[in-house]
Amino acid sequence: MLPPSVYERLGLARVREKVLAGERLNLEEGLRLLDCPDLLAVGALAHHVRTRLHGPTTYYVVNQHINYSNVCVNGCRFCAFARERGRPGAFELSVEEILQKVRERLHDPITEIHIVGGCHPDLRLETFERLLREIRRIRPGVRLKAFTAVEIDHFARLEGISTRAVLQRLQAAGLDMLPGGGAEVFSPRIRRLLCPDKLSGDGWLRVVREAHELGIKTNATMLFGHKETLEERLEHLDALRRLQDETDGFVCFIPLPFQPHNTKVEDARGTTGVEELRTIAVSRLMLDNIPHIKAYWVMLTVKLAQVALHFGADDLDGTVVEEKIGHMAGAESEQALTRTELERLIREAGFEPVERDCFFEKVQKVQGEMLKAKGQR
Ligand code: V47
Repeated sequence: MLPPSVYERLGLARVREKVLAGERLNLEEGLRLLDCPDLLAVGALAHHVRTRLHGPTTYYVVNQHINYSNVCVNGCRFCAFARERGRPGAFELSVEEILQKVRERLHDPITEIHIVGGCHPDLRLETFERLLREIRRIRPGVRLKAFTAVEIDHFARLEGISTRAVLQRLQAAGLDMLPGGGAEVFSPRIRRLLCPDKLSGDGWLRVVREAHELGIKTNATMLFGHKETLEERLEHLDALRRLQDETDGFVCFIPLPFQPHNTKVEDARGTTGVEELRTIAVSRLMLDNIPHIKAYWVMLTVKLAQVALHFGADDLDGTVVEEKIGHMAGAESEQALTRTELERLIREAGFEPVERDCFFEKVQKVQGEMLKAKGQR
C-alpha cells in the first residue's frame, strides 16, 4: 500500500480507509477510482484486497475451449466471431466433430471444458443434451462449463419452454457451470447501440439468477472499452454485486477489454494498458463479494495479464487452446499456453501457482494423475 499522503493528495483518503477496514465502496467512490490518474495508487489498493483474500496464490486451470458454431442470429456490432448462416467463414461442428476434439486431448490432464457458440437459428436443445452426455461418457472427470445466459435464453425461445426448464435439462445432462459471457455492459443505451437484438442486461441477470437458484454456479464478464461511459461500467459492476448479495452464485469476474479489429464498432480505438489495469483493479475493489478476478490473457496479452496479478487479479485462466472470439477480433496473444508456461509466468510475477478446477477447487497431483480435491465425478 502506498503512503496515506498519496491518497490524501488524490482525494482518496476515505477510500483508502474503507479498503483497509474492509468496508464496501459506493458507486461515486468507484467512479473516482476509475477516473484516477495515479494507476499505482489504485492498483495498490486492489492488490491489498487481493492479498487479503488469496495471499500469495495465483490460480490457473488446465482447460480446453470448444466453439460448436459461430452462426448467430444476434448480429452484435462488437463481435468479429459470428457469421450469418451460409456466409463465408460460417462454421458448425457436428456432435461427432466436437467429440473428436475432446478425444484428441484425452492425454492432457484437462479439468474443464468450456463450450460456447453463437445463437444458432436451429440447433436444438436435444443436440446439446446429447453432447454433454457423450462428453461425460468419454471424459467422466471433467467439469463442463458451457453456454452463456444468452444461449440459454435462445434455446428456450427455440424450444418454446422456460429458461429455467432449459437449465434443468442441461443440468441433468451434466452441465456443471455457465461461463460469464454475453453480459457485455448491461446499460440499455449501449445494448441499443451495439447489440439491439441480443438478450437485454436484465434478461442476462434473470437467467443467471435462475441458474444460481438451481445450484448452477456461473462466472460474469464485462466487455469494456467501446462506447460505454465510466458510469455505465460502474453500474454494471453494481448490478453484479447486488445479484451476488442475493445468490452468492458468481465464482469469478472477467473484465474483457474490447478488441476492435473486424468489428462494426465505429471509431473504436481499443483500450490502453493503463485503462485495462485500472479497470481490473476497480473491479477487484468494487466486487467485494465475488471471490475471484480473472486476468484473461487471451484478451489482455500474456505480458499484461502477468502484470494484472499485481492489480487485483488472482487467476490467469488457462491453457485454453483454440480460442476464436478474441483472436478473430485481433487479439495478439498466443493460441494456447502450457501448464509449465502458466506456472513460470505466475512464479516470475512473485506468486505461488495453484491449479484449480472451474469452481476454484484445488486440483491435487497424485503420482502424475490429476485428482480433484473433492467432487470427482
Ligand atoms: O461474451 C465478443 C466477448 C465473450 C469481443 O467464464 C469480445 O470463465 C473482446 O465470456 N473483444 C466471450 N471481447 C468470452 C468469455 C469468457 C472467456 C474466458 C473465460 C470465461 C469464463 C468467459 O467475449 C463474449 C463477449 O463479451 N467478446 N467480442 C471483442 N471484439
